[in-house]
Amino acid sequence: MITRHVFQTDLTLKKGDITEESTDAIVNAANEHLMHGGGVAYAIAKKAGSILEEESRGIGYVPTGSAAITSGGNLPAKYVIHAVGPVWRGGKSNEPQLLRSAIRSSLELAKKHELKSISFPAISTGIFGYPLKNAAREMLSETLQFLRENPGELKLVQFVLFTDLDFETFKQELVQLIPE
Ligand code: AR6
Repeated sequence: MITRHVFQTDLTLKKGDITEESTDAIVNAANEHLMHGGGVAYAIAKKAGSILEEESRGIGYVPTGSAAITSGGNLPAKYVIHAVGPVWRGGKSNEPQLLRSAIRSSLELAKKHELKSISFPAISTGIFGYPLKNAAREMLSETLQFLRENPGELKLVQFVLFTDLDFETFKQELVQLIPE
């Protein structure tokens, strides 16, 4: 685990399973139709139970680069924020802007609902194929920008990484962005 205290918020990276996190919200790496069929989305939907599926159906469509909120059902987290990151198409289809926008939309939703803590997975880096290192840099720097513009709004923003490689890659990028 590694933490940087920035703009009155703890920005933490840890290795783990995001479905076990008890932050106010966990973020889901969703698709535009909120069909939670694979990856971390499946794990979240399964553990949350039918309320998450029902609320997702009620929301319907969420465009790439934005996010929507449902309750967390049986999860320790009260809410699930469904962020739709881009499918990687080689890097010339606005992927960085769309990924940053998915992060920004999630943080704005947390702020709007007066949440104090939020956990993100490594959005777009699994089934959607976004190169890990680039994705880590975009997600962390967009988070920092949000925290700079909204000091003290959130107490904790954490990235919960599933594999050693994911954790180490995020760590390298964080240390580059905020050396100490
Ligand atoms: N906790 C934390 N991270 C996890 C967990 C977990 N329990 N399980 C997997 N990961 P992915 P995407 C990591 O593929 O690329 C779904 O079908 C995983 O190792 O879940 O945004 C959706 O419905 C990887 O690092 O999301 C969409 O259709 C990261 O979560 C599509 O996949 C994201 O991988 C979204 O693809």
